[in-house]
Amino acid sequence: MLEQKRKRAFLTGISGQDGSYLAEFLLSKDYEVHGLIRKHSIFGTERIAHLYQDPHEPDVRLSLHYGDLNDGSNLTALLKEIQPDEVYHLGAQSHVKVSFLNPIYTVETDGLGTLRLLEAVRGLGNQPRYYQASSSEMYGLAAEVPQRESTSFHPCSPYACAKVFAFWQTVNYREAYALHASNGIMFNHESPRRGETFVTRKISRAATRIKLGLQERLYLGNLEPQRDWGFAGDYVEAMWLMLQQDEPDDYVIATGESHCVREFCELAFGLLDLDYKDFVVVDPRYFRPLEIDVLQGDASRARIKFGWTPKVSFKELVTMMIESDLELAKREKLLLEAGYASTVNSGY
Ligand code: NAP
Ligand code: G4F
Repeated sequence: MLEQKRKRAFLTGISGQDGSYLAEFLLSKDYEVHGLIRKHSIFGTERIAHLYQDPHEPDVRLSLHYGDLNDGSNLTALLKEIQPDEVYHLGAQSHVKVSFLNPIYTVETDGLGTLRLLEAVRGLGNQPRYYQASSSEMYGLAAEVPQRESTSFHPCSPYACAKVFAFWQTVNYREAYALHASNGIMFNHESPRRGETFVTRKISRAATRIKLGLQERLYLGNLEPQRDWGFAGDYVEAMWLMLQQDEPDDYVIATGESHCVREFCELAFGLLDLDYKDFVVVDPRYFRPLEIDVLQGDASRARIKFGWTPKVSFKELVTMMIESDLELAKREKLLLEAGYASTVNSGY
């Protein structure tokens, strides 16, 4: 009997929230996974440390490669060496507020970085299938709620403008070079591995630290914006499903439900028997020059084409994050009691 060749995937952003869940998912499907990582002064690979295998062991299925989206020659060389069947492009400066502070860097990385990767893919003999991490931020000041694939983009941050550029470059490479390239227009997705400066994780970290007496207040920006929050573990499956379709396409991935930041606070603190109003302070430092009031997606196309629906509800998501961060806060407290320094989140 002929043995089936193991599929090979290349991931940018493997050290990020989505990259870690996607790497886990692909390894569970017996893929060989190659991930792009940047050189940091500290490791920076905590989210995938549990997947790491010693490269000297036989049958290693996860390999990490140094590189950067701002170095096109390195991307080209890596892809030539790896010859992947599927490329998942998740790497980005992904923080909207930071994109107002570092607009050139953000556009360089998220916009031109995508083009560099697409060019590297185009240069391969056997073109791999390509996934682009597009964002609901592209809808911005959208003319309709919910937003679907046909809704016009009205980006309102440097991050969103860069993502619109990357979206259209992906469509362009699909149309011009017959590349199997798909955009996942993902609405906000969170998890216990979410970066600590995004609002959900900022809240779950602070609420649990407050509960254990490690912190007194939580300083936030605008509490009224509504977001369509899902669980990152559910969303990475949709990325993979897109690349298993015969034809490439663009898909909204969302829960179809939106909640405001205030509601997230109410539920998160409530799970700890606390009233968020006693602890949350609005600090204009965290306001953005332009805000998106409501993001809410309609993922019907993904449901109809390949049966994707979210599994984790809003309440289950908040509970999962609170439970995980409570454990983290307990460990932090033990370390503090043993004389080790604590960490402080002063990020945006
Ligand atoms: P994340 O946790 O911020 O991870 C971003 C990843 O990109 C990290 O691995 C980071 O590496 C890497 N990266 C940043 N700059 C890079 C550069 N110059 N070269 C190479 N790699 C670089 O983001 P995420 O939440 O997993 O999101 C994944 C992707 O989906 C991003 O493109 C994001 O814009 C997009 N997206 C996210 C959401 C969401 O709600 N999470 C929704 C829509 C779209 P380091 O670890 O070295 O910093
Ligand atoms: O958690 P956020 O920073 O996420 P945002 O801006 O919606 O962007 C995330 O989702 C996008 C998909 O729609 C991704 F493309 C993007 O990469 C990222 O993953 O902010 C959510 C809301 C905003 O309205 C913000 O103004 O929360 C509000 N907020 C209020 N106080 C805050 C804070 N956001 C942050 N980060 N920090 C605050 O203190």
